[in-house]
Amino acid sequence: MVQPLLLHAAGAGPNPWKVILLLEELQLPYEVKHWTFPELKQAEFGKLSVNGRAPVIQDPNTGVRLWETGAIIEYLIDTYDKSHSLTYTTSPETWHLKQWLYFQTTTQGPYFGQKFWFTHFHPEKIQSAVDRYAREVDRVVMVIDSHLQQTGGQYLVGDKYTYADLAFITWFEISPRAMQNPNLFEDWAPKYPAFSAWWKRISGRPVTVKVLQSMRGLLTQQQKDQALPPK
Ligand SMILES: N[C@@H](CCC(=O)N[C@@H](CS)C(=O)NCC(=O)O)C(=O)O
Repeated sequence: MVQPLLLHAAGAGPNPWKVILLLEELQLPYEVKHWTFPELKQAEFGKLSVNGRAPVIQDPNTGVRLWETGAIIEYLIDTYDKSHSLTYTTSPETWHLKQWLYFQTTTQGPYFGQKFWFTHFHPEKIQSAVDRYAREVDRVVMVIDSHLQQTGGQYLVGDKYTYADLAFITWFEISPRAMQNPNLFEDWAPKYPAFSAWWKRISGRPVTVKVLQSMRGLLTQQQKDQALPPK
């Protein structure tokens, strides 16, 4: 019997929700503790992660405590996806999964995050930074679209939904806010048709729909509480 894992999250911040998506897909029991952004920098949270950022997971079944979503995703897959439902055991697929996970954590997450920051929170308006990160957001979409066009596949790796696809979802979910364009996905569709079909496929999964609904609910609440930017 698996004991509930504890996930430390920070409101609607997209990184912890990547882990929630995976916990839900793997049907693992878990509890979520939400911290405010200022609390992440205080001593109590510092004992969980010296990095002062969410998520962190604590797994009472193994005693493992871990931060950084890439490492957490690899840990959960390795420890709990015994039937390999969201992964592969063959080469080169295992390496391609890692390739996309690294691309997500080093490129999509940071660039989308910086676009969000320079658009909504940076104290000065620096148009060249806003424009640079907007181009990078677009480039990430172009990379995914080109890959899917080249392979003709429905998913990033092989012929099934994997943790590689899953890892991109929550940052795409907040991209209309980052890009200040509620019709962003509609605008991307003619330019990036393979991406668009992939996004519809992965965002329409019942688990994704359920998790994104909760994430949106929290985001709306946060907007009211903390005057976050509207969609
Ligand atoms: N590379 C980290 C990024 C974690 C991260 O930036 N999390 C955000 C929440 S989505 C955070 O904690 N932000 C707090 C801050 O920037 O001070 C990961 O993938 O886990």
